[in-house]
Order: sequence, then structure tokens, then C-alpha cells
Amino acid sequence: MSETKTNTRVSEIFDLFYKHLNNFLKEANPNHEEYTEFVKWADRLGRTGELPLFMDVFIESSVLKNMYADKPGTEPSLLGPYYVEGAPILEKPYKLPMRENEKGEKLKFSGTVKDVNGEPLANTLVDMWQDDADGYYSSFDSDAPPYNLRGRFYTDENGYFEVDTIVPIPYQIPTAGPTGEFLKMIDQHPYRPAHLHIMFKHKGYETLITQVFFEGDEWLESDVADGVRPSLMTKLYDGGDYKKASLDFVMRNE
Ligand code: MBD
Ligand code: FE
Repeated sequence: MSETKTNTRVSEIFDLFYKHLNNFLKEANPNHEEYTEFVKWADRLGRTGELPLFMDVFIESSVLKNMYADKPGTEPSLLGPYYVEGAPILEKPYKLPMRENEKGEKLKFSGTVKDVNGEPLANTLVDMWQDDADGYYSSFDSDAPPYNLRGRFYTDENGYFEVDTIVPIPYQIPTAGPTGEFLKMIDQHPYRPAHLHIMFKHKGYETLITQVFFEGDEWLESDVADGVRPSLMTKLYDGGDYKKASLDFVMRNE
């Protein structure tokens, strides 16, 4: 966007924000002590590095729902605060980087990427990341090596991919900081259902950032970050000494 266009957009959004904020304040009618407590809390949110977490838990879902209502193709879901660019490009057979004794149940996850007309999209870049069996993301709340359980790979000539990983577990938002403090005050539990993060890139198509969820998870109905969409559900099947799951994805033309 050009600089003038960006400035116009910021000013347009700020005008709206200010208008609604003032109406909101009139109705909520905080006193001065409540206001100063809020400022201190927001300051902690910034200083502890939890601002992106808070935003992605409470704001990102609405942005996506407004952007993608009624569009064809796979529903996008939250990017979330734990994406890291530049994950290793994997070689076949694909397996997300993991520690030698990575805990957790083995998972073979597969899928097919197609366009809105059902044509397979070969050579689509698939970028996947997830939490480990302790519920931690590498480079954030775990001491695993960088890019643990993060990897990039390509679909084959039929738009198909399969990758070995572990079954993700429900994610608990950190409870010790200002985000946890807030959740407690509004009486909301800190859990997200288990999910895989997955991003697809293909020239000429809108980048698809989404997530995959598993039937039967106890937090599907009450995801603290509101990321669950019915079309993003899959099911874990028993494959012997591992689980398997699959889901197909549809990318929209740019
Ligand atoms: C997550 O793992 C996540 O995916 C989102 C959207 C917010 C907080 C934690
Ligand atoms: Fe996540």
C-alpha cells in the first residue's frame, strides 16, 4: 500500500475505533481507579511479551470471520502467536523435526490440496507447526531445539502429502501472566483443543493459514481462542503403533 493510502486507512479505522470506544466507555462507565488499574495491566501485557497472545486469543478470530464469511475453499483459522518463519525444508519421507525421545503418540497426518474446481495443486508449500506432548511450542514455552515440531514440505503431483509427527495435545494458555489473570477474572478456562497449525502457499492462490482439530477433544466447544470451525475437524484412527488422520484442503484463487 502507498503511504497516503495507509495513512487514510489508519485514520479511517481510528475514527471508527474512537467513536465506538467512546460509546463503550459511556456505557461501561469505569471510574478513575478502574482506569488506572487497566493501564497497569495493559502495561504488564506489553512488558511480559503477552500482547500477541492476548490479541490472537481475543481478536484474531473475529478479523478472520469477517474477512472470509461466505467465501469458497477451506476456512482459515488463527495464525496464533507461535508461528516462526523459516522452518526447515524437509526431505521425503516427511517427518517434522523432533527430539530423539520425543514424547507423545506417533501421528501420520495426510491430506490433499486442491483448487476450488477440485483440481489437485501439485508442489504446494505446506508449513506445519504444533505443540509437543507437554503442550509447549518450540522457541516459546519449551526448551526443545529451535524448529522442533516445525517443518515445510511440498505436495506431490496429485496434491497429496503425508507427514510423520506426534499427536498434538490441548494447549493451555500461560496462566501466570496478565492474560491468565484476565481469564480468571472473566471465569474462562485457559484451554485450546489440540490442533495442528498448517499454512499453504501456492503461486496464484491466496495463502491459506488454518488449523486442524480432532473429534472428541474436550475443548472443541469452548476453545478460549474461538479457532474451531466444523470444516477443520478430522478424526484420529488407530494405525497399530501410531495414529493416523487426514483432511483435504481447498485453496482460493488470488
Ligand atoms: C495457540 O496455540 C494458538 O494457536 C492461538 C491461536 C492462541 C494461543 C495459543
Ligand atoms: Fe496453537
